[in-house]
Amino acid sequence: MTFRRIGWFLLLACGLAAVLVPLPLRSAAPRARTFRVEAGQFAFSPSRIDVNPGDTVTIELVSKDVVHGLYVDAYGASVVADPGQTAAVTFVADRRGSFRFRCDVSCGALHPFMIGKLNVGPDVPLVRAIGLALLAVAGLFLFALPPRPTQTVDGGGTPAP
Ligand SMILES: [Cu+2]
Repeated sequence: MTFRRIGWFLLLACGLAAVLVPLPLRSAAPRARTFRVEAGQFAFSPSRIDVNPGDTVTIELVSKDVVHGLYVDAYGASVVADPGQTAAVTFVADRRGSFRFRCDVSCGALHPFMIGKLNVGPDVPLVRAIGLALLAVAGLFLFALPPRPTQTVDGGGTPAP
């Protein structure tokens, strides 16, 4: 009984900590970084870019087929590449978080799905989610175990001969 209560309490405390405690994740010093992103109907490659806060980011957009654009939400950075050509845009990633970038030139039927992701800084929600998942597993092991057999007091004694 007590064992389970302590277990629940510990799990709850760790769960709250995993969600609420600020993570001391440090980012590397800002630097200049260049990414070559290929655009084709209807995807970017790579579709995910990870940078550190303060980085000076240059995206070289290469179009493999028709005219494509790349627009980074929240930064307002935009570039358009003609077929077979490369065009570049540079911006300072001074906002932390996860942002979408999208094609902003109508390039065909699936154009609205031509999106990618820019992550600035450590992926804190992901780290927290991993922490919670580990706690859930710990909880499973802790509470899925069969309860210990309860000890009974043997008050009956042995029958008299
Ligand atoms: Cu497009």
